[in-house]
Amino acid sequence: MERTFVMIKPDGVGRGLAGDVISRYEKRGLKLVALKMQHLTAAQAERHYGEHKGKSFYNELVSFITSGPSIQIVLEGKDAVAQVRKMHGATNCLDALPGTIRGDFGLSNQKNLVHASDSPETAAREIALYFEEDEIISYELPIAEWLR
Ligand code: FUP
Repeated sequence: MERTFVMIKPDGVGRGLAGDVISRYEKRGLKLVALKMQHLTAAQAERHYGEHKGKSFYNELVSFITSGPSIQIVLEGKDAVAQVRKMHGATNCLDALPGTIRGDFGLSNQKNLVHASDSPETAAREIALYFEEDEIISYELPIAEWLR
């Protein structure tokens, strides 16, 4: 099964939306296989957002993502990378359709509640930034039969 990396950003945690967000993944049939809460350091944020270094919004992005605790999650499921991106909606919450996490809960471009990997290769890189392989749990959901 495909894996993707998700982060509930400090605004999602700070607004008390973490449970709602995690619940959506579970209800969709995605399997939680790793989860932790961390207050990211600047060094972690810079590793995560290295591709944006030099852009106008980079410094604000690093300061936002390190402004409070965030939740790091690995999800597993069929086509997980693309499906979670769809569930999150457009990067700018103002463009995100109702029914998506950003379209239902957000109004901001930068404070957009959640992050998700944009390809399986990115997912592998991002998972390795936050988790050791032995922190990712292998188990069967009793409902797996209905999600094939
Ligand atoms: P996404 O792939 O949806 O996480 O979005 P990007 O990698 O393009 O951007 C990463 C983060 O930078 C976004 F979550 C929000 C922030 N951002 C801005 O603040 N301003 C911009 O113009 C673009 C992105």
